Amino acid sequence: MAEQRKRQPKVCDYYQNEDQFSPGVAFCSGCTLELNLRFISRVLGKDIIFVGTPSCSAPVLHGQNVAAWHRHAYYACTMTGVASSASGLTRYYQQAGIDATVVCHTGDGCAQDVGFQTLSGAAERNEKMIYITYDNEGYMNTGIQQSSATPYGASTSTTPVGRAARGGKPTSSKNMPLVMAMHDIPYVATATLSHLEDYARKLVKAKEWAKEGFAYLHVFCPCVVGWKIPTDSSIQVCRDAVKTNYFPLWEMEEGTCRITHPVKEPRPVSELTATVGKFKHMNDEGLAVLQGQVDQRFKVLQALCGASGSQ
Ligand SMILES: Cc1ncc(C[n+]2csc(CCOP(=O)(O)OP(=O)(O)O)c2C)c(N)n1
Ligand code: SF4
Repeated sequence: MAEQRKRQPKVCDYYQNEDQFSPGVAFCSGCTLELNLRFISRVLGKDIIFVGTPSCSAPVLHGQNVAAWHRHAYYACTMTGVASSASGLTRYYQQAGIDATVVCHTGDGCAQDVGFQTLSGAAERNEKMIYITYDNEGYMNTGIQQSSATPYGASTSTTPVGRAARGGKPTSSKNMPLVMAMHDIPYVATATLSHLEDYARKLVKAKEWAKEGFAYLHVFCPCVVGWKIPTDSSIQVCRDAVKTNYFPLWEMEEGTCRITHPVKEPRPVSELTATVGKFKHMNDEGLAVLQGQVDQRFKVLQALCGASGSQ
């Protein structure tokens, strides 16, 4: 009998429960946040408590103005206090002996700017929780303003493209997953929605690590409206971001860094920017700057992986 090959787990093998969200939800058509929330819920299981903030995910998580809802416990928090409030919840559940995982789910504007102080503090205290940043590279809910996650050159309502040499955002984005890795927390990972097996494995690990300490996931989630992309292209944009090393997939577990989806021959970043409206104005000079930043970040990541003995 031919030797049976070991079957790689499929995405659905990771599912713990039925979809906890109602069939219709109040996101824009094609928004990656819908898949992100449904996926987190299915992989992490029923015993999670979401903590969220005013943002594009609020109408669904808060159930504002609409019948669209979910069955998870939910704590609606301020943008400034999400990680500190979540710390209180986590400690309460521990004291009460309740087996539950607190999962913060916020945009990049909250995680990287408005709520960064409490996020950094909770990570430094090594609170036993999961923090998931969905990175749509801006403050989308309030009108597509730049955040510290907005990349160089991107056009937003506060970094517009126009006369007087205004060519989108003049500075680069904050390298948030690395900033979090430098907090010495047990688990940090990047993920995106075109690579769901990779994402599922990381969610499972994050849930395990959250029993010991702070687990941080940074998820690349394109916004169809703010990025000016067709409603059926957001997953392709995720894929292109990985293929160009614009958003490499990696994890750091107890200080050991590993690229979880190595790209043999990375494509130029112009292959990503050509399909995304917010970059379409960029000329060769601007693209060279962006490519330089992508290359430099990847070198730092490779050095970290090399230094910790893993690639
Ligand atoms: C302290 C504070 N500042 C500003 C706001 C206004 N506000 C509500 S939603 C939002 C955008 C949030 O951006 P982000 O966290 O990136 O989530 P997204 O809208 O992209 O989903 C802002 C600035 C607020 N609610 N609280
Ligand atoms: S504005 Fe963007 S992030 Fe917000 S719901 Fe619409 S597509 Fe999603």
